[in-house]
Amino acid sequence: MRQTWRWFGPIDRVTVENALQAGAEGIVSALHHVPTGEVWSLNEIRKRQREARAGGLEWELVESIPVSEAIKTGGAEAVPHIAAWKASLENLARCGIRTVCYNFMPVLDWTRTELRWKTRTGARAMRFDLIDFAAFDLFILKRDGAAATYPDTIRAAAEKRFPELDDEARAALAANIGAGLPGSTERYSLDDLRRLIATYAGVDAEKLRKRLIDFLSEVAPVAEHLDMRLCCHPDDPPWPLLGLPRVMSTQADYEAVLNAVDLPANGVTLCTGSLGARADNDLPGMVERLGPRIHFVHLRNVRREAETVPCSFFEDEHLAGGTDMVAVVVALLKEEERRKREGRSDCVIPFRPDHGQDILDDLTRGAQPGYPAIGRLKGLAEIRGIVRTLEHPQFGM
Ligand code: DNO
Repeated sequence: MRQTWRWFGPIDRVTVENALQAGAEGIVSALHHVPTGEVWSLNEIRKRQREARAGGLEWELVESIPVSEAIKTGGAEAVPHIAAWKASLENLARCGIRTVCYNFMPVLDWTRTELRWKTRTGARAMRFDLIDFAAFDLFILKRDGAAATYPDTIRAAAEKRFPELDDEARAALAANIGAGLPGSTERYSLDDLRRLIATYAGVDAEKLRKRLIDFLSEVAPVAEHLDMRLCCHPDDPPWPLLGLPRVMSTQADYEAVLNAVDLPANGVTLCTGSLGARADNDLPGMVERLGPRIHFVHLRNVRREAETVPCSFFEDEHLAGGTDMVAVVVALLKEEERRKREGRSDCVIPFRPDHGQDILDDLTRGAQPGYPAIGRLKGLAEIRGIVRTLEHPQFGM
């Protein structure tokens, strides 16, 4: 397994040099400054490659080329945006970068209600509180039809919670949800959110899935031809939000899309943290069953606070939480072995320690939420320990 590390570019307070010291072997990055729908030029790609190289590591994977809302809703700009996506793939291939992660979540990328929730150790973790989220939807965003999206118990709890939130807490909630977490492409005001949600009127899960399949039918053959791999990141959290459909939340969701565009280039970013927020996702089993098409892995762990879908959860330490990380790594190593036997060139699967709690000096460094230096270093070191042990001849896989 190849140990990679997400780096947000020169603005990131965790440097490439830091990643190298943490033991990372390669960098995951994106041109976050290029507006969605525009081509990533050779110049900009090469510049980021030089910036990474100056710190001692190569830029090996893209996370993410954003997929515009027009592509997801079938808006007027879908055609030029898909053409730009393909052109970006061509430019990346010319620079030797061949794996591209993306997601297909409407409007919001990953979503949390709290960014610095205090854990029992005094560390700070990210958390999704379903009641706060419902309070935001019902009483801050005041979305039409919001009430029908929540079970009675959650609605009642949100009604009680909302008056308890002071102005600061309400503003923080709106910012955390709408103003975008690292990697999200846009920052939305409440009015922006309302306007964007309206563009999804009539787009249900089936329509969204069809758009994803149409999109992949265009871009996956291009990727295949360029000897590239595309890998769709799961929905985070893996259920519909704000009345918007989400279609990459379960194994069945992935299978539908992988089968519809049945090319090796059409693959999966297996994120144990996102998928692990649903008790009905069996992560080691998903690694086994989706294995041949897994091109990238995010390893992290969430602690669900209920077994229902949806539920509240927080980001636990990498080896804590509800997912059996050792079993996931065993399944990944088996998949690597299987690929070796098949003679595949991609028999080393890249992963990154995804997110991390803020611990020790992270608490004052002010890095991107979810992307601290030491919290991730700890996660990476723990996972590396599992891999080394399992690969050791004495324990023999
Ligand atoms: C959060 C990330 C997501 C992810 C995108 C992939 O930490 O995992 O922002 O990068 O959803 O397109």
